[in-house]
Amino acid sequence: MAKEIPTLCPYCGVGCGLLASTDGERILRIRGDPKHPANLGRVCPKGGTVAATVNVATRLRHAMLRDGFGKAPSVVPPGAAIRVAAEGIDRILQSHGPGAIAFYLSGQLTTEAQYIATKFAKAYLRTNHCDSNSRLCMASAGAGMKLSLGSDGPPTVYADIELADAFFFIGSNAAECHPVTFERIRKRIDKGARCVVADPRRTPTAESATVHLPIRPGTDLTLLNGLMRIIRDRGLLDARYIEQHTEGWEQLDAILDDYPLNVVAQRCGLEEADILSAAEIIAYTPKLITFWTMGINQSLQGTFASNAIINLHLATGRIGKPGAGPFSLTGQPNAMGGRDVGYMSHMLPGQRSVASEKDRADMEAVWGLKPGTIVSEVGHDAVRMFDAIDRGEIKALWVIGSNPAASMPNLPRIRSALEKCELVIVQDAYYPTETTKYAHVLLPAAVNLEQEGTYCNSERRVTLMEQVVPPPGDAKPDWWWVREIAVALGFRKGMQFESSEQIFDEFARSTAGRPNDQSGMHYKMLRELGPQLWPHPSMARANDRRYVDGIYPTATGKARLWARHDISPDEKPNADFPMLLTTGRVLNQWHTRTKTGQVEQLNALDPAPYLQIHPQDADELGLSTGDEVTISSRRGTARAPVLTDDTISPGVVFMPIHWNELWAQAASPNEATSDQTDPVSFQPALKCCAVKVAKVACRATAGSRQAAVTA
Ligand SMILES: Nc1nc2c(c(=O)[nH]1)N[C@H]1C(S)=C(S)[C@@H](COP(=O)(O)OP(=O)(O)OC[C@H]3O[C@@H](n4cnc5c(=O)[nH]c(N)nc54)[C@H](O)[C@@H]3O)O[C@H]1N2
Ligand SMILES: Nc1nc2c(c(=O)[nH]1)N[C@H]1C(S)=C(S)[C@@H](COP(=O)(O)OP(=O)(O)OC[C@H]3O[C@@H](n4cnc5c(=O)[nH]c(N)nc54)[C@H](O)[C@@H]3O)O[C@H]1N2
Ligand code: SF4
Ligand SMILES: [Mo]
Repeated sequence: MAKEIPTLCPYCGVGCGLLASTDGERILRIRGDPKHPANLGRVCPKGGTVAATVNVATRLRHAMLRDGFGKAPSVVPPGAAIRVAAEGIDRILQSHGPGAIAFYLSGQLTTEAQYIATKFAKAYLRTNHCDSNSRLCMASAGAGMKLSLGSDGPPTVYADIELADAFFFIGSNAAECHPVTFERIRKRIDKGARCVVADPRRTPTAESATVHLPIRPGTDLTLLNGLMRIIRDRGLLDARYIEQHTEGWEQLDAILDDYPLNVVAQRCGLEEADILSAAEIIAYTPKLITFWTMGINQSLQGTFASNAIINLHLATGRIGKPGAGPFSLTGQPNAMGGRDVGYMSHMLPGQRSVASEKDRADMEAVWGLKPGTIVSEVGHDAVRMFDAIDRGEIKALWVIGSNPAASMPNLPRIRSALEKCELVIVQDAYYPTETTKYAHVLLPAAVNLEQEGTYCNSERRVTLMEQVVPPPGDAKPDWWWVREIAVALGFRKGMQFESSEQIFDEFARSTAGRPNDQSGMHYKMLRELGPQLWPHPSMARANDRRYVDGIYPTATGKARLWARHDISPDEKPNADFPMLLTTGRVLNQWHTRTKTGQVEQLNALDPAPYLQIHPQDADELGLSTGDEVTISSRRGTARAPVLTDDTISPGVVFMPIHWNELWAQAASPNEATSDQTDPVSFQPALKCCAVKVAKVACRATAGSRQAAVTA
């Protein structure tokens, strides 16, 4: 009799619970877990087909070593790979110091793997150059929430959706990127809830909207300030909430005069009437949820725009109440867990900061380290980390669960850095990826269905997933490889964890008394009681929704209204680069396709890359659907077949991020994207760069992934 084992979908931040039946060796069937609060049994096409990604020919089953860039790798026993990795790190540590070592982690790892890697880097190797792909994803939202509310993580829960009367999506295409959550929202819309979507494309999300604002990329802060001004001018502020629970209104009030309707409409490329229709909904509905994701975060003003979203809720008292609040949707399944363990270069576990002397001392006490062990300088963020590799300052890079040679902006520079790096360790579950080509050491990872561990989803809910099947070949859980290499380097005390459970217990303790307190959680209770929301202190049951009492974890207990001017426009088009390129996702593919690329049903639905362009622009360039074009920026050139389509604004082109070098040469939009970053969050502006689109004279045949892999 096949057993059904509770686990989680490894894809998006919705965090759908799955039940997997197995004969002990293979996965027989997967279905949505009817009891999981995130999905109540539902799944999207990606989650429903995840079993087809596990036992595939492209799994990395054995460790491999490579002598240098361009050479063929050879399979070795795990012990040999561990020895070479440890010796390499030790050599670089002895000759160049800890600042020459860097880690690049991922929001797709378990909390336990993220925690042990962060601890190894920051407490034992003593390098803060430990960052993650959350830098490309959640950094601006995280920084925005911390600045406005005193703590990262949204105030809201999914159950607020059923209580809300209006939804505002800004820079989020949840219908394709958080589909199960969006299904819940669509049901509310069907019952009369209203919806505004601000997106330069008429996406499937926008198709469900009462009002669609086809905003010019990079101008969201202007729109948000304009909406705040309308709220003020119509007397819709909650003066009592502002007075009792916030600071900074005077400064915010003072800048709003600069955002009259006509100026906002002109800068954002919108009709005044459309902004007013949107304001009718956004300003007048007490139970409003505002969702935001990459259209906001991946911009030079991502942090400021996140502050401006939160302003709309604070100034109207629509936060900490049923059906109301700002709701940053998490991208990856465990990016919230990663932020909780402090896997970015400026963070420490428990939402602590590297820059704070007290926070460092706290963590030194938790970790049993000598005072002063944790280095006080904030480490490099992802973009600057690769810059430092390119300059030769960082000589060892350990990548766990990300594919930066496809997903980082300005790829020509990333390739140049990776080619020079003295020691590249890549720990991945699949082979090849765009990044494995640069690895000296390749470590095979178990996927989530092959291990136990926890993930924390968009609504701050921690779920324990159980191991469903054994990992193939020599593949091991990510935490295991980190422990082995740490121990091989001589770091036994504090690193010799025997199980993921032991790691979780230490992590949970480290959050005691912090805003993201999870010290009341342990595996046994997660097994018995099911998934749990944080904050979850050990002695108390907290409210599911945060900030119900209007008290915020800031020095004064008040939230902060930030006056954020629209100061630094994203890269502007000019005569040489007249169009704006934006980038993003499609429903049936996941990032660099190491998983979804293996699933026939998904490839049949979203088969190939494209450049979406308005028919008017296509006409001017003499293009029609199917023509091959180059998309060039100041940095590099991508290629794709054209798709003419009037759901995109004129002057803007869109390219999905899923098809990269293994598909065809120059297939990635990141050949062209900019690595300029938000000044606060250091998140790159992946959503907006100036490009020139030109027809390729002789039509190239797009290669298939399989052809590229076997070549
Ligand atoms: N199917 C699928 N789902 C996923 C993923 C996946 O790969 N595939 N990845 C997951 C991850 S890690 C993430 S981060 C999320 C991302 O989730 P989303 O952020 O919803 O997805 P994106 O497609 O990156 O971007 C959202 C929208 O931003 C719009 N946009 C571009 N520029 C601007 C702008 O300047 N302003 C505004 N307002 N909008 C703009 C784009 O047109 C796009 O429709 O999805 C998660 N879910
Ligand atoms: N232009 C542009 N670029 C973007 C974005 C955009 O919108 N536009 N979005 C950015 C965002 S939001 C994100 S999140 C990033 C995503 O970028 P990446 O993190 O590079 O994308 P993935 O393809 O998810 O890479 C995950 C890697 O981990 C491997 N893997 C899967 N499961 C496991 C596991 O359990 N253990 C280990 N060790 N490895 C595993 C996969 O095979 C894959 O190689 O892309 C960013 N880049
Ligand atoms: S909505 Fe997200 S978490 Fe749920 S099944 Fe789909 S990809 Fe997985
Ligand atoms: Mo992401």
